Amino acid sequence: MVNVVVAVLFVSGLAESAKILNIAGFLPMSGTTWNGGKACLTGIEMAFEHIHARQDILVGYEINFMWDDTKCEPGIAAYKMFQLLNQLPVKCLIIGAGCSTSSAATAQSSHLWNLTQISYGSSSPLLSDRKKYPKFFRLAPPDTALIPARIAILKQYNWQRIATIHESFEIFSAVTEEFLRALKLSNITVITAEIFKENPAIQVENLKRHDARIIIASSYQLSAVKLLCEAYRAGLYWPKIVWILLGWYGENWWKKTNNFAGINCTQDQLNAVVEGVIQMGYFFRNPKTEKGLAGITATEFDNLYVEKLNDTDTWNSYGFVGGPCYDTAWAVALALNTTIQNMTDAGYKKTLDQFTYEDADINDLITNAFFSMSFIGVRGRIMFGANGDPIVAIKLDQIWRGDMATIGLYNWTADKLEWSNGGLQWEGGIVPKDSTLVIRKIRFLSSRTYIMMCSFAATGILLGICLLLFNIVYRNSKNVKMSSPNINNLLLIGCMLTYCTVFLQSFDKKTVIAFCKARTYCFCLGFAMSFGSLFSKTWRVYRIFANKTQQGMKIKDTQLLGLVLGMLLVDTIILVLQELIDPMSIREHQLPTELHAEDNDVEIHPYFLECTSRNGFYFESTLYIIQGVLLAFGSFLAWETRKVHIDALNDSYQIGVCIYNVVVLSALGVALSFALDAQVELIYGFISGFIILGTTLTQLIVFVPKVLKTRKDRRVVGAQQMSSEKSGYSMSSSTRKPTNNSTTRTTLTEQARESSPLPLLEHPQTVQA
Ligand code: ABU
Repeated sequence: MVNVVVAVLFVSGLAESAKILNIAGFLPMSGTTWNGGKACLTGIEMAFEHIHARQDILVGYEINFMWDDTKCEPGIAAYKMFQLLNQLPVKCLIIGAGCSTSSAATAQSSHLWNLTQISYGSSSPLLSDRKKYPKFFRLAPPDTALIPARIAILKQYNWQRIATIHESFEIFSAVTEEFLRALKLSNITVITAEIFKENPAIQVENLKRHDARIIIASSYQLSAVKLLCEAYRAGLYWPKIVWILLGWYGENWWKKTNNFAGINCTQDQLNAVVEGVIQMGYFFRNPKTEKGLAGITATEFDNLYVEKLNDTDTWNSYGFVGGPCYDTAWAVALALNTTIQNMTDAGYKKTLDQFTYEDADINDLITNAFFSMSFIGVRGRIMFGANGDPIVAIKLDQIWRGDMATIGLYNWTADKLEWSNGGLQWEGGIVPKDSTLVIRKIRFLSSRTYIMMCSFAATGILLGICLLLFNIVYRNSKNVKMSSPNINNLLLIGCMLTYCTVFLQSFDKKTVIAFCKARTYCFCLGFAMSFGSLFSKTWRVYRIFANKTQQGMKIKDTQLLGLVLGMLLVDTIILVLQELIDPMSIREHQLPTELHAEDNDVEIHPYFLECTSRNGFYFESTLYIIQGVLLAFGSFLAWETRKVHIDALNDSYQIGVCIYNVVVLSALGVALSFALDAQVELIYGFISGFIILGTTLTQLIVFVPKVLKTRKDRRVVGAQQMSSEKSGYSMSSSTRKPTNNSTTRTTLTEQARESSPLPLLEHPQTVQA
């Protein structure tokens, strides 16, 4: 059965002849979405008491207010309306509903009963649609009325990047849609527009991820508490973050009451997160100290209202709605009073208390009375525009040091904000920024590391030049001659090319590609020449060693040269193919973000430039694989020939050591270049270090024994010459006996070599391990 409370017989001792005007009412007395019903009912009851006490309005009439609870649910609201209207007495007007969804569900059919409906609180912009809701009025302006004020504040503080978040109700999405359109027209960027239903945690995280600083939120007040509780957890609050909320919340809406079930923030946390919050809405109380139609000021109303309500929690949460509800009841009385007058003037036979649902003409009179009224209420001047919406001033409130204060209003005519009470407060007077200022900084190698490595590389090159000179000057000395000086020269040139890669670092964006290419070519060719030389020489020893049973094994320097050139050719082909098919381009490699030392609103985003190509991986892998196979094969050859001592190949042992050395350092270098991803300084340092170390060791291991031996030989020859001069006998170096007594096995070979311009290579070898 219908849960109708025939509410108030407002005046005790009513005159028997008083005509009853029945009014239906819909209030959200319960439910979790918006239950300001109790606060509103108190205001309506107060108004009807005051009206009935007056002798100048609704004289001879009495209002019977019949209300029911909608629970802020549209289905329930529609059901309750059908129940109320199907029961006697006939109602001549509807007050309500509170929630927009309930107002929409009732107002789209209440006009079919020829009933005018007035809401005290519904603020959905959809309710302005006169075709759908032709007899609907309201005291709450649609939240779209806030849009010009929102844009004005964004422009005033030059906030160009903002985020929105709204609860998933049509009332909020309709406003947000229109707001987003207005932002676009104003060239303000919306970095993200979030929607939440029950738990806004994910959406708050998204806001944080987008670096949202100015956040405009639309939700019911309990959801606003949930939202800010999540914002507290995410650290998304004052002083860097500005939250702009709707203004139709209770005066102390964030203060914990029993309604806060499910909100896991302490009061202190909520106090912290609401600090600085801006709210935009309309005035619930007249800012001017003037007596309204009811003969009381807003402050006098509040005193009476608080006493009648007698409920601190309800006052904190929904006390603001008492004034608009009081004004709504007065507007209803005024409209009915005007209609009674107009019916009398028009010569109606029946009076307003005899209204039936067929009386469209009387309903038109009631509707017109709303359009024509203008009076001062608790909220200030009350009047309605063509679509039944009130014409109101928009105000700005701010929560500062725990209290909410009105700090400005929006001037519609001038389209600007007018500040009062010192205007908006900012922590330390610093206006929050709309985004973190990102400074992108290109990072190059430090000149200290570069100069240090280049000095080592230059020393290595100098060493290479000295050894090259030594090799040329002493090319005919037995010691040098026996080590294939041509191949060794190639080895030294390869080493010098490899050293050069250390110098090839760009310190200017424009030259990055050129240096990248030069470095790659230099390294590949240098490596191919130096390692190729080592490899070919070891290969020769291996071949001779492996062919110990064969006679007539001949391996010439030109063959070794061919092998090195072959390696060079393979590398060159790969590099040229890459250049033709998939040339390198610059890529910015982002480094970890750094905070500015002085301003934590500034973030430094360092990056360095690297060369890349779409299919670079394949080319690099091919090069790595080829070099890797050669290194592995070289190690194998060096290992296989480790016990071979051939004077004719007098540096075979050192070459083997060099190969191991190159293998180890190359493997370390490659591994480190992957491990130290993006650490420019370390990568350069380590790779250059390995290049310098590997190349220098190769040069030293191969050439120091030759230099020492040559020096020693020269001393011996000098001593012999001196003694010959004394004894009158001279022996030429070409007829000198070998000094190495342990190499009797190769004496023949040596002799053969000594008589040949191409030592060893043109002669058959028989080698015993
Ligand atoms: N103006 C607040 C009442 C809630 C609503 O419109 O649904």
